[in-house]
Amino acid sequence: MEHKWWHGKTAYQIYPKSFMDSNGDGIGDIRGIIGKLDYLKDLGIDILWLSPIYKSPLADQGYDISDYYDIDPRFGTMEDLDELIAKAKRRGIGIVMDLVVNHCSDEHEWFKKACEDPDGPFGKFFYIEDCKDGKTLPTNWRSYFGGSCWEKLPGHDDKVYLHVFHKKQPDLNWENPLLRKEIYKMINWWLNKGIAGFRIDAIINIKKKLPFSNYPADRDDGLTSMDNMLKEATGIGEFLNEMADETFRKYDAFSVGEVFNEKDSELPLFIGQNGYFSSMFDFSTTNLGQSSEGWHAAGEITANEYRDAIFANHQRVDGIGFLSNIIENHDEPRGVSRYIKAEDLNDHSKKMLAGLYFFLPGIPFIYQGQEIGMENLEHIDNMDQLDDCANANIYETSIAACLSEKEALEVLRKHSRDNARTPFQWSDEEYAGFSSTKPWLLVNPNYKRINLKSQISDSDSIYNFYKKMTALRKDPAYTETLVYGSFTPMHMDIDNLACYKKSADKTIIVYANHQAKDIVLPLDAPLKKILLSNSKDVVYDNYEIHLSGYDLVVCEL
Ligand code: TEU
Ligand code: CA
Repeated sequence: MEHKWWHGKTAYQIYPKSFMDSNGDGIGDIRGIIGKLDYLKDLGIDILWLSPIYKSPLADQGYDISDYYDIDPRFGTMEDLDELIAKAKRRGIGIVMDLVVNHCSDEHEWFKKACEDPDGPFGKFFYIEDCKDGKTLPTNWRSYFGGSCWEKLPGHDDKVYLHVFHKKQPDLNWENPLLRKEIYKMINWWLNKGIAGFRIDAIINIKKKLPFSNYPADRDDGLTSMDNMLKEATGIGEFLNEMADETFRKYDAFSVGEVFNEKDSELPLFIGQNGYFSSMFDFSTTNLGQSSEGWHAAGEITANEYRDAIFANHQRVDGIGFLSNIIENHDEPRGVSRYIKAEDLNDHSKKMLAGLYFFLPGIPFIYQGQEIGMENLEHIDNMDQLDDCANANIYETSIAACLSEKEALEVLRKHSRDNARTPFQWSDEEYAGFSSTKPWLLVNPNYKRINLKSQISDSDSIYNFYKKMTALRKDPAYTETLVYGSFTPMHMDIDNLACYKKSADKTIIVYANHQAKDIVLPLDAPLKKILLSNSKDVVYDNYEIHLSGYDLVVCEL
């Protein structure tokens, strides 16, 4: 495989609104990030992905952009961002911006002009359709946040526009070459600033199945999941290839796609050599347990399902390209709360989960707070405590399925995106050291127990475990094996054990005992050295290794 500059890197995702507030307005900002660059450098971070900080009404927390060339004043100024890019660069850290181009905000100039003149040039930047009787909609597709994906066009009772997400996020019409040209111009404007690349939002949605048509309803609301349309929409590759040619490839930029539902045959096109993207996220575990009925019907995830899903996905891309590995992001509940049984959740098991995913082939992404073991909220008493625009739909779908109010709040407690968006817990001071004032979203009440300050100086802390992991990937003795080594799942017949081998010039095995029970395993060859473990006294001889519950061992054979 041709080596690329991003292959051996460790990435970190910042959700700016919740990372660090520098000016005491309760909202995280760019200057807050600048102040933490040394912290991130010390953690071993090379690539920093910022969730959107562009000008936005924040209906979907910045994923609704009203000006692609400006910074929202709540996050700071363009000067602040230039300073962040420059200071990060000096520390060897590349800034990756979020590219949200499936839709913009309804407050974007383009949409305003489209409303003024739907038949004019900007009307063609969107999907605007006639709806003469004000009732018969072009399709029965359900938007991701619930309800129909069609909304009346402001000022025109006989027209509707398409929004696959929130109604304040009108979809951009990628079939229009003039729109595509505007997007590429904007991407290059940012790349010329010296950013390292982009994370590409919701990109699979840019190709619609046309002409518009209905699909069988899959819930009582009479609507149908967007997946049904996406499955039939072909030809997205032409857009993605053109975008890569016009932008990323010219700059050797890093690009990581938020891609769902791709077919096996498309993998080389997406992430192969000269693919549309440098990488795409491994969402194989994100989808686990999900039900088409809604989050209230989601199942528990077993350790075997977790292992089988990620191993299968890595085998699927083996020899083709690099996945980007996560245990959580700003759209997911906290990984430790989702993938570890509540009764077993502690520092030891959290480190196991960390080691399990971190050494997989591909690029590890750490989501802010993951490195200190941040957890989901413990209680939600009422909807007012929460913020996310996706919550109402989760709640209402649960109530419609006959859950009680209390049960519906419990569904949100487990699945709400707000779990990942509570402020970073820097210390045990008021507001967890995130801000000097009450933050925009509640601080997880567990901040006295879980915070960075208490972990920095504790060599056994989760934070220091993450530091050891990033350092091991950078150790020149092991880089070739960890980054480019072949991947072989092992001991697949043993339940609740995730074990894999990486081999190149060295042979490294990762053992992750994903359960409270001990296991004894035979060794293929004598173990040379333990490179990392969450246990101080791993017992082994030339023939076998003993793993206690939730032990993680990375060793050289
Ligand atoms: O998410 C896209 C997406 O398709 C989702 O699967 C997401 O998990 C869903 O919204 C859950 O309800 C991206 C962003 O990551 C997300 O924050 C935005 O809300 C969305 O696009 C729209 O820009
Ligand atoms: Ca602020």
